[in-house]
Amino acid sequence: MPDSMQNILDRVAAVRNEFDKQIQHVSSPQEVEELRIAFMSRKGKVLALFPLIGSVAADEKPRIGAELNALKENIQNTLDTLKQQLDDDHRHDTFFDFTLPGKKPPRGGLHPLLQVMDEIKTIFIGMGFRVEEGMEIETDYYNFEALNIPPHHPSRDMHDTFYLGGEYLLRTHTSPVQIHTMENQQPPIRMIAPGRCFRKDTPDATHSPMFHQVEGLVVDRGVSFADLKGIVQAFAQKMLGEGVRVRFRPSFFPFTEPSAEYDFSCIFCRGKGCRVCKQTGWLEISGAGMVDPAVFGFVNIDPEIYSGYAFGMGVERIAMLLLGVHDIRIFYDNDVRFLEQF
Ligand code: 2NL
Repeated sequence: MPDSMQNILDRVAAVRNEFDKQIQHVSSPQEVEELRIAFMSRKGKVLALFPLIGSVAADEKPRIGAELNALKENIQNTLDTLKQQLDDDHRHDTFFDFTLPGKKPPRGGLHPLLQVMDEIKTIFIGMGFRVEEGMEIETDYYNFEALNIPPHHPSRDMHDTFYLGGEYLLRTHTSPVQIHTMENQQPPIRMIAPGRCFRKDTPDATHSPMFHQVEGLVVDRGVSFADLKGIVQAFAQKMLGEGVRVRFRPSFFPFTEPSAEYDFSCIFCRGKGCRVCKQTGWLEISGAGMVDPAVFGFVNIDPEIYSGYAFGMGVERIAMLLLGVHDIRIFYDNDVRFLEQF
């Protein structure tokens, strides 16, 4: 016996009224949830109406179905809206657990090259050296002439040096800092000059048009090549370990006489021969020597009274050996996946 259409519509209206009445008293997200369970759950008042579709005549089923779906959708929307509103209101006074571990913000740090440079500086400061800094833009005089580098020396070529126009250029080494220091200070001078240098090199695994150097200079009465060897040896042992040995090979630089290139015994095989040192047992580091009297002539230091030694080293070269980096270019890519390893 089919239920009367009106009877069912009345029951739908009754559930709607009851919901509308109850929702007036809801004031927290938990109460919204209780109301949702009472009306919308599998055993709730709304779903309980759906079997009534079966009790009306076939031609009345679509009307009742539509009526019930509208009720269900309407209640759901009302609950969703109210829940959203109450969640926003309650967010500020919900319980916060202060004992939870903190969220760590990503931490910055010094670039690996600067870390290595700082280590080099610290070692020399500990041996009584002062750190002097100069300019990256220099003149031909300070970068070449005062260093006794002849006018047609290959390093003065347009293809090797960044000329800026006029007499200006990007320094190709930090030696100009030493020239300025010798102009402005009287011996004894005991200094290092760390900083950026620029050469027109095509980038590859071991060359970069911008790189870092630390040069050292000591000028005093009675300074000898033996003092140079002692300082370089002490630096090598402090930087790379007590067991490191140093050797000097004769060389030539326009600004030192005599000149030498110096090597450190290989830190990977301890001098036995391996791939890094190409089976020689030695790592080539850089050059050094006794300041040429001609250089003293440019800065008015009397070579009859004073003598001095100077040395240079490439920061990238040392950093690559220490950190196991095999391509100089990744120092300058600024890829955090590389940088955050140090
Ligand atoms: C290298 C290593 C070197 C110097 C730099 C220097 C500076 C003054 C006077 C004398 Cl002001 N020398 N610096 C000396 C020897 C080597 O750098 O291999 N350079 C081509």
